Amino acid sequence: MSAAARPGQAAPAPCPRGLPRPGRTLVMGVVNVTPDSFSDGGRWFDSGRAVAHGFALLDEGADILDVGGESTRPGAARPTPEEESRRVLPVVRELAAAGAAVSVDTMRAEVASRAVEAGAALVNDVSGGLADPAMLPLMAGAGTPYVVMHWRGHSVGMQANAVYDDVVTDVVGELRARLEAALDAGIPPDCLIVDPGLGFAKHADHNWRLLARLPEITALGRPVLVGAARKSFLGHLLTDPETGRPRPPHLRDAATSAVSVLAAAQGAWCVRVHDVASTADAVRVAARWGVEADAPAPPAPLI
Ligand code: PMM
Repeated sequence: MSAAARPGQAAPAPCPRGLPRPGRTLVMGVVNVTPDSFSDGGRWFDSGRAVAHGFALLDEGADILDVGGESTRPGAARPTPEEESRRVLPVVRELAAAGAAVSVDTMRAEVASRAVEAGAALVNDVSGGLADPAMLPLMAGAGTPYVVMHWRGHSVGMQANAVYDDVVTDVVGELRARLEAALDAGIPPDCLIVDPGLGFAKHADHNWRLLARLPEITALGRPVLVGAARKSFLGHLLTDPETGRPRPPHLRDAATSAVSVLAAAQGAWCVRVHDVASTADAVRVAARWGVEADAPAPPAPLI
């Protein structure tokens, strides 16, 4: 069945190796070990607090924990590779040792390699292999699932690249090219995951259009990760009519879980969120809805 065939029905996504398979859309909880992320900047910068936060997200129902040491908010300065490794490695190591499925959010092959050695089960590269030429060859040998996100350049000046003829057609075409590069480098097809990269060289209208036409991305035939959580397009949608101010990031979680349920219904493999509890419920509702949509019709009433 196609991903868009029926409202509430998630298409069965092919599953990347070594990751949980609960039979519903997965929930990836964000652990930003950064001083400056837009959504939770600095809260988990200390590695002990980051690990404790990871355990709290597991208790709330996270299937995967995404540990990142570089903020990708527009205009953010990059840490050195040493500093990025110093931030993420102890957190990855401790969470993986406790049995969590850990993802490392990095564009650097060196950091990815050390994180995989430390136990990471997934590499989440927001540049889709464009930021570091060593990344695709590394992933070809690693045997670890790899997220190819749509990306058009580093955070500084990124929004100047938000120019598209048709954003969905363009993003799908560019993702297809990155998948081909990954396959050419020798990465096994069942290790590849795609992500439309909401907010990365995209304005609000671009993000909404990509979400509304998610089945065109699932049609690439790879599991799709969606990262809408707390992003500014949600803040703009929920602008306070009195003050004209966008809703601040920490008050965007209900809108995020609405996106999660709709993305799940359209076949998303996984949603990446900060508030795990609300999205963990949302994806369970979407999964049950899909089961009922497939069940035989109840008997007709006797009148
Ligand atoms: N967004 C952010 C960071 N990493 N990774 C993927 N695969 N997809 C995303 O949309 C994504 C990401 C930025 O958000 P954050 O600062 O809240 O982590």
